[in-house]
Amino acid sequence: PQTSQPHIALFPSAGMGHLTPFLRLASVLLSHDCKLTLITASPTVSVAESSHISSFLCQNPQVNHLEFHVPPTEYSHTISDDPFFIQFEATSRSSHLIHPLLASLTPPLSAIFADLVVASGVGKVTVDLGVHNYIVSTTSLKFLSLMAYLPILTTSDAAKLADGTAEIEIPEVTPLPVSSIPPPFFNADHGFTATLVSNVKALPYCNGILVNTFESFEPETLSAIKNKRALSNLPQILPIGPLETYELNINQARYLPWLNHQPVESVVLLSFGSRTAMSKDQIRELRDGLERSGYRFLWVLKTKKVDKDENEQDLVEILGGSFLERTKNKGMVLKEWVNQQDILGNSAIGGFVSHCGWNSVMEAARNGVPVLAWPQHGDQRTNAEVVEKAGVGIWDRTWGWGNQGLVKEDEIQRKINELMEDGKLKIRAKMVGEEARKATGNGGSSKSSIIETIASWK
Ligand code: BUP
Repeated sequence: PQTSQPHIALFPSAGMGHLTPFLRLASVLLSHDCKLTLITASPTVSVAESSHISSFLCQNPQVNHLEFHVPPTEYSHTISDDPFFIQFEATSRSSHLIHPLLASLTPPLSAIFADLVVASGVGKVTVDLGVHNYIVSTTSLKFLSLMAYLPILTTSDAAKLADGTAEIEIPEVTPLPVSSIPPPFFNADHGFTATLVSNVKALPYCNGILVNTFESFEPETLSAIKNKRALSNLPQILPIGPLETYELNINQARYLPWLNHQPVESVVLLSFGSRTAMSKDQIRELRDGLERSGYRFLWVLKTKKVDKDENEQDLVEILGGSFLERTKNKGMVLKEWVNQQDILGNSAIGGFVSHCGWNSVMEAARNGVPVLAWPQHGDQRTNAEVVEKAGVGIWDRTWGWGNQGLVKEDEIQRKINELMEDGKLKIRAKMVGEEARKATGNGGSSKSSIIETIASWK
């Protein structure tokens, strides 16, 4: 069902890490004169998500908004204690119920761009409605490959390798250290693993997978899949990143005037994404390592998993008044939502200590900022492997998952100094930034992927 203006429904899943690339893609599609329907699961898990959705809709009133009411699960507590996982599972399980909402849309849809966790339910609906069906991958191509391999991994003896030392060979894609694979992936009965397995089985039937990455960032994995040497049942992979940021209305960016007065590449940015709250002990080790490194800093501090506790008072309790006093001209600790993409684009930033959520990786790449990867959970260790291979960052593999032991202040100091002082890394990161800009510029591979995808429906 084609009209001259393509109509695309976007269906992200829970968490800022998933919503962000969808809103960025939506903004790109608007610039290509597409009509959009944004489907959001309701209720959202975090206030950050609902406020970003509202402000995006306010800025783009032409976008049609559909709220998809996710039926509550009685047994959700048995799946996980992570509210984002519970929402993934609930949205995944009920996603086929989107059918009547989509069938009634006018003009009829040309395509649906959906998150991986709803691939199975949405896949069935799109067959019924006769519309194109694309999955938007919100993680690295390397981690997507690992997920695509899960139906085999979870039924093979590979699960027995989960002793932390061996490597897993996904044919042609990679040898990947077992220590970089999320432990739940070795348990087929784990709620999140089971959700992923049922959805990746739907991937071969969709029209393509749009991935927020770019050709020169993950060339080996891309070429192995494209040339069908690996995961030959996957549909076409369309690298479309790094997705550009859209205008965000963030008031009171009190850190910007300070940042604007700092010397070029003198400040280290520290942030661990929207879903990680480090333990108080780890926060104190980080505080001491950071201070001993001697570098200026912007530290985005989260003390709870969902949203932020913006209460400034307990900064003193967590970090100690003397630290805050000693460093008051040297850095800022921020508890509010910041515009991370903008900060990374500021010339004062010389390095980024990051958990390696994939959006953060793409933002660092886009801005050519060197990364010290400190992965915490999920896809982040696999992403850190990619960061190192692509030349934009460094990491210490001996630092475990976020819930495993403490990384001590002297190790943190050593790595921050390395991040800020490695001249070769700086040059390589800048080259990655150049490549990223080429990919998204006119004639670039990522921009062309988007244009060609839209054109293919006409
Ligand atoms: Br916190 C924070 N400001 O204060 P990731 C995050 N962000 O702009 P995550 C801000 O949220 P998953 C803040 O720039 C990135 O675009 C940040 O996504 C932005 O990590 C996004 O980096 C966070 O993918 O999600 O939140 O851990 O685990 O799903 O990758």
